[in-house]
Amino acid sequence: MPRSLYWPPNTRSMAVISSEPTDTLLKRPHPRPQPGAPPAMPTLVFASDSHLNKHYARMTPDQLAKRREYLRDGLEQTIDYAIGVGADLYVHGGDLFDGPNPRAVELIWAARQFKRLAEAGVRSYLIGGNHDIPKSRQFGATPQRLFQTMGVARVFTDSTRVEWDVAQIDGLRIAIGGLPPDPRLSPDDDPFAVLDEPIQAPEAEARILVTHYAVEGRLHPLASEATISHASIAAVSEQVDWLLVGHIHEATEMDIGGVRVLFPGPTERMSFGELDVRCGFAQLEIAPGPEHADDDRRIDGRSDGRTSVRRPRAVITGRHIHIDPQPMRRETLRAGDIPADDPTAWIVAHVRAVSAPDQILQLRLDGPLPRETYHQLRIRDVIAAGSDLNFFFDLDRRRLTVRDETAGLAPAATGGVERVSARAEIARVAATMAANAEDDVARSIIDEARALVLDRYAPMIVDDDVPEGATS
Ligand SMILES: [Mn+2]
Repeated sequence: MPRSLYWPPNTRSMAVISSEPTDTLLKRPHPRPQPGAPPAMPTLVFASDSHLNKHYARMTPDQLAKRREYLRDGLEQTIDYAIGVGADLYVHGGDLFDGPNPRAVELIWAARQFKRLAEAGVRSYLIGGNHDIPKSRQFGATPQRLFQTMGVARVFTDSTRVEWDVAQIDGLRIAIGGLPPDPRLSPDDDPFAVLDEPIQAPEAEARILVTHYAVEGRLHPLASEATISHASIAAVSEQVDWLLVGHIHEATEMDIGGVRVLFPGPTERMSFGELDVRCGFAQLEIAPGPEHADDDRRIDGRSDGRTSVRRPRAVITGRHIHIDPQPMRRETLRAGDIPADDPTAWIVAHVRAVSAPDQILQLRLDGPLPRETYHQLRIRDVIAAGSDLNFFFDLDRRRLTVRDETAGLAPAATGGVERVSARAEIARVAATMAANAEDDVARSIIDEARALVLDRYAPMIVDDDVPEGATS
């Protein structure tokens, strides 16, 4: 039986919008099951947190361009999958873009993806996330709204109440609600408790709500932000069967007070802080409930849209689909293991052993290093080797300290161990040179050179001061 879903209703207008006649994506064969094939269950694909257009301050323009390809590839896999399995619904849970003003090239690319879904008969529902919703609503718009303007997606933009849409698929009414995050909420607010209207789902066999907030117990311990409590999730169990949640970059599924809560995780890892994060998305299959009889379909067709019998809940099953992210690795070297004799060659050999051309590699130096060894270490050579052998290389020195072997030189407060500051080391070496200078002229030249070098060097200190941990 042919499915009767079209989104948008008028597909002809989309052909007019298409400005790229060479777009072969639109010419792909229709992937949905052919007539005669056993009808699949209504299927929904849910992805979130793609962070397209993400900026990495320390990447070169070429690295950044390639990195953004990886980010796009994560999202594209979810869309290929939805089209490939003949999904009926596609939901994205926010942070589609890393910011509210993505570059045009990313917008155009994303527009093409949602057009592909629409052309394949997949209805898309989108909400913004904390990254792509402008902080000031007065002067901005969530970029996802472009896709609603194009007629290829429904975008829920009201953060003060849940908006709903009902899709009717194979005789099942599937209600999709959306609640984007409200940037005005304070950390003490429970987003479900401060809504202007109580959450009230329309009549349907399946009620699915998508949002982009932290949920109690799933928040990073250092984060402080508006969080949906378990109690307020349990309180909507008569209105919501499944709660789909973006924002938390950790794939998991749980039952909270009778509501199935699903976090798909991100479609790509964002930083070294997400090394252990599983990337992917979710597939939901929506089956008629056990008492669902064929004659219920006649009720669907009533022109007044009312139902005369209470219809059984659909049975929804979810599963996680894995996406292989860009290879990313962190290697830690204990400073105590670094030999005094040619420490640079020793470290470079270690870097070489764990390098790969597609990989984002972080080498972390951890612990106290004798000052003599530190002065022998050619940091730039290590960075050059790591950068040559990997897609991107980061040398993390935040846990590296220097230790004075000579008694008496040790700063009393730190017991002979201090945090490495290249700037302090330059100053220290210059001071020694000045003290040993042959005459006042030489001494003043050294002093001037020291001031100049330290002045030029200052901005680079920022590299050593990047805080650990990443936000979602
Ligand atoms: Mn995110």
